[in-house]
Amino acid sequence: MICTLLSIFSFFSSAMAANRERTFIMIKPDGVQRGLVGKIIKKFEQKGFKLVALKFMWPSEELLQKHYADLSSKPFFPGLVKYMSSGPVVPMVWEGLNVVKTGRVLLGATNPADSAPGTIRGDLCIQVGRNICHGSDAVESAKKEIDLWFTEKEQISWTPANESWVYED
Ligand code: DAT
Ligand code: MG
Repeated sequence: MICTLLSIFSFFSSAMAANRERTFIMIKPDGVQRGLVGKIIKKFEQKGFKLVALKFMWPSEELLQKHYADLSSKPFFPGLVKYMSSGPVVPMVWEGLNVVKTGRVLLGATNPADSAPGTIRGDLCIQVGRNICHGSDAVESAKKEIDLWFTEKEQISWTPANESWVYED
């Protein structure tokens, strides 16, 4: 009996933990300048993901060098840091089941020339160097990026009123 209860409990707690995966999404300076902030946020909201943190800020080159450290040897790195620090951005944390992978699907392929219609990049931009949004590529990198851009206090744990209409468990 106790074993059954424990296994039911562990099933529900692991399902709940999966629903609490987090990713780092950022609207880049071109997305802000082109007035696409609302449109991009709406895609994540309408899908059913939960907004956990959001701010509006002008990022320093130093912060962007850390954010894109993995790409520092690429020939486009200096241009990437210059573009990303050229104006304000909207960094965000979104939460939900498979949000890292699905978030990338919502954004579309890195190069908008390859992004499917219906995706954010597929519908709203043309060139890889002006692809309007960022999304973490793995759960581990999402954790690092969230910690780089947000303090613990800036991440809000809350329960949306519609949660039981988005998830069955
Ligand atoms: P993603 O943003 O889809 O995770 P990435 O991490 O490989 O892609 O690259 C980060 C950003 O760098 C990308 O959004 C746009 C820019 N970038 C990537 N490849 C590029 C290229 N070949 N020329 C110019 N910019 C590039
Ligand atoms: Mg990337």
